[in-house]
Amino acid sequence: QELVLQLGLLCLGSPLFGEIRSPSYPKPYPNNNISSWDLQVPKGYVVKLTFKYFDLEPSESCFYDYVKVSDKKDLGRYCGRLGSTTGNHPGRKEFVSKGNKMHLEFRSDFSNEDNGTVIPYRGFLAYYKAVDLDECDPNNAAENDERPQCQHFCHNYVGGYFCSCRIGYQLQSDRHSCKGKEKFYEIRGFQRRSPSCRKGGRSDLGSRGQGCRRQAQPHDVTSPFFLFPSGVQQ
Ligand SMILES: [Ca+2]
Ligand SMILES: [Ca+2]
Repeated sequence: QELVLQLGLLCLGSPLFGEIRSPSYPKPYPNNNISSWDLQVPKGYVVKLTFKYFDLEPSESCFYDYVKVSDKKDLGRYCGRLGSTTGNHPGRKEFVSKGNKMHLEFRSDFSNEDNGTVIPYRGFLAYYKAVDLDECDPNNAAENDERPQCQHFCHNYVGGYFCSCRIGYQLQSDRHSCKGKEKFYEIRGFQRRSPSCRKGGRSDLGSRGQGCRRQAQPHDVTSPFFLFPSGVQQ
């Protein structure tokens, strides 16, 4: 079912690749232009972008014309020509987003002149594509607060990931946490009258009239089981 969902996303949702061109590219870009692009790929992927061609008016700190790349954070401001010492040419740099979105902003000022000569800068051509996010990589986990981590084992695949548990543990409905099966029944036995209760406990007329009780063992209390109160049901 999940596979079907994934395929659906790929077919109907965000594109897996594309290109971006500055206004009028490959002709020179106009003055006084502001353009922006919001790139989005399916969840479980990140955006990888490179500039195939880049030619913007060079200036100190890219003050005049520039392209700004960002995801949740600023990934830099770029301008200049290939080989120029002024500006900040991106070269073959690969920009990789932290999430599944990336934003590009282009700005040109009122002129493209150098000592009275108009220079026809051609702008840029960029390619982007969706790349699988390895959710199991601890480096990625540190960057992404929204995503829960697998309690025991993490398995990455293209477009997603899944968790599994050590032998004797069961994956819970949140699909991330693991609980020991044996511990679970032991506690249930303690709460109900059951064979395990009769064996391990002693007959007793408790405050509620009847039933059986068993001394709670110290490991019951410190077991990871108790970290997940949602699983303890009366
Ligand atoms: Ca300019
Ligand atoms: Ca993945």
